Amino acid sequence: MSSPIRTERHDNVLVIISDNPPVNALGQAVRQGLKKGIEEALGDDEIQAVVIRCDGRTFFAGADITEFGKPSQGPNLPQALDAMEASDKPVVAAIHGTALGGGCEVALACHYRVAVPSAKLGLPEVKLGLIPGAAGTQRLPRLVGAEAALPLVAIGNPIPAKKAEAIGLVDAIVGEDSLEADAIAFAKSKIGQPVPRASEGTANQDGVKNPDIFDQFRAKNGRKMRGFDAPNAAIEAVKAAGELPYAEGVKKERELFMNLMTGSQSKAMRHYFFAERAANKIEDVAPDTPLISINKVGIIGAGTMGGGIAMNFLSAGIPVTILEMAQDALDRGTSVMRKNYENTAKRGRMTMEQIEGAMGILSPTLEYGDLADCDLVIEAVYENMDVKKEVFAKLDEVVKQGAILASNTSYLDVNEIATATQRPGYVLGLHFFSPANVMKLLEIVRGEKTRDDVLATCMKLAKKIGKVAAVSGVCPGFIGNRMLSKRQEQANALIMQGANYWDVDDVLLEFGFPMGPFQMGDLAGIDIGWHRDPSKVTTVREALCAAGRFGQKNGKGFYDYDEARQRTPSDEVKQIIADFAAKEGHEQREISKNEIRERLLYPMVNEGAKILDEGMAQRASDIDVVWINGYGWPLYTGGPMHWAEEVGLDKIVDGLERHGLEASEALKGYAALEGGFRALR
Ligand code: 3H9
Repeated sequence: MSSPIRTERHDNVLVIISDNPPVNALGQAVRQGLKKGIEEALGDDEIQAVVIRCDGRTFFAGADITEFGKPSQGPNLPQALDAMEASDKPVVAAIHGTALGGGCEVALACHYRVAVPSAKLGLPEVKLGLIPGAAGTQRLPRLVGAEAALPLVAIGNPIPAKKAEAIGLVDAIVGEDSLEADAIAFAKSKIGQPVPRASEGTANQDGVKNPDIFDQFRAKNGRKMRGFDAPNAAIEAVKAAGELPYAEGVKKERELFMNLMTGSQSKAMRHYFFAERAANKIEDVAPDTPLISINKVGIIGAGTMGGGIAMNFLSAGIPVTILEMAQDALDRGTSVMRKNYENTAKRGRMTMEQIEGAMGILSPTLEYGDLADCDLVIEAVYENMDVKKEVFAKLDEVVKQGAILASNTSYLDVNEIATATQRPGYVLGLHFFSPANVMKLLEIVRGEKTRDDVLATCMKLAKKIGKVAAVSGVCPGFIGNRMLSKRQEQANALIMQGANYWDVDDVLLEFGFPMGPFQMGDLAGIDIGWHRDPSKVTTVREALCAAGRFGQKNGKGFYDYDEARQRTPSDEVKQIIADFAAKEGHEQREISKNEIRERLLYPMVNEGAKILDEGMAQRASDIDVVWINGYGWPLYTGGPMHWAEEVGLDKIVDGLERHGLEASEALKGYAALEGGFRALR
């Protein structure tokens, strides 16, 4: 097999070029080639400088993740990079696309880094449950300082070239279209000068002089890092970069890296990395299916959901026409959108110019006719089949042929909705999650008649508006809410049988969810859908509403809330629940946290198995994608299906039966198969 690395001579400069599509991952052959390239440069007296660059869409995007967990074949990346840095001839990294992870570490081992303006650099290993393992945690702080290194290593978001230049990670920004020539010229200008080596830098001393920066960083990012092992290891490694000599720091990094690599979190997060990419692929839709152009989107309903959905498109530069029934609702909706944008701007994540740009392509209307030339219309009205069908019949009349008609329903039958139109092939569900401008997930609901190009277009569009998409078949609640209903059933049963409702919430918090079901009820509002008759009480929620407890909005729901929205369990609610349980004849008993956990989570896995078995999800990992992005399932457990496999499917079956819950034939079937959920789908 020919090497993905080739070299070209330009006078006295050797250009080492990687061509390893799609992202120039640093697999064995690339590492080998890089090492050989450096050896070629060192062994040739005519060569005075080296440039390293990549063909294709990006500079090295990191180690080859598919090689992780397999026996490694030399040279390893640290060895290849040490050889590079040791050179006395200047080595220049010429960066375009994304220099990520091991790719950024290649750049750090070079003596200089030049980048095109559109390039990004970063160390996203932490998102794979890892830290950089090729001396990135040791070279970077020595080059840019511990304070600047911390977010890069412990949060993992890449930074644009300009910012990288500002912190000293990039030496020069070069022409977008003249990277190679500019890098060669830059390299030539450094010939004869002593080479600067990041491993010998001293910027890391900022963390020694002011060790508070580490605790301050932890305090500032505590919420983001909660439950994850890697960010703490990253902070430890950056701290070590200031405290230890380079070689010892590298040893420390290796130790931390290997611990993480062999742990369950990184395994789960690597699973998720590939799950997210697999979810993009629809098994029976050809990847080259021609797409429908989406240049204008219509939204029906300017409430919380409709407004949030509209913002996604506006932010991506796609004009939106938003329709309401009455002028005041329309005005309210658009002003909420503006306010949301302004809040983003206050946090420094948007400029006023960008807000005006987004709001400038929004057209509010009261006329259905104004939706005629939209390429996609998304309905976000009241969850009622008759109302939805009426809307779709109307849309079918007014919207041009060939346009996609989507429902944002969270549980209704999309096939039935499609019957209200003469174009069921163009109908599908686009289920956004609230708040729709923030939540990552988009469940794409494929109707029986949904055309391939309609599906493929929406999949692509999801990426454009920054969503993570997963396809679901038509079933009540689709993938996410169908599983959620099983958890809620158990949560309700548990508190009837004697579990404290705050224990139910706390079990989920401890597992890694951002909140439990009763906190969630308080946040959303307990009175949503309430009939407003305090004398009619058939559920605990109705009893709470009757007692004037509507949730966070009026300071009391399941919990009492103080001004800082801190929750305290309420004696009144405990009594309401106890009275209700007595009225219903439930026997009360002590319920352990372990039982609570199993009863909340195992039935979800059971339902997931049925969803998979029925073909409502294409693959188990799609279910993980849905739950991680839509419902806060902790990423470091890999999602419900990956987590279940780690627990053991047979243990889940046993657990369900132990708690008197039925394990489905589907789950039992998967439990009996070698390969579990992955065996069939
Ligand atoms: C690391 O570097 C550890 C070192 O510190 C330690 C060493 C000792 N490996 O995302 P896309 C595949 S850890 C293997 O759809 P985009 C991906 O699966 C690594 N494969 O494209 C997909 O395959 P398929 C640190 C990889 O344009 C295809 O490439 N680096 C890798 O939307 C296209 O990917 C990272 O964490 C890889 N490293 O985004 C960066 N990367 O077509 C991870 C991608 O079969 N990568 N693939 O589904 C990314 O963030 C994005 O892929 C990137 C491009 C931004 C580069």
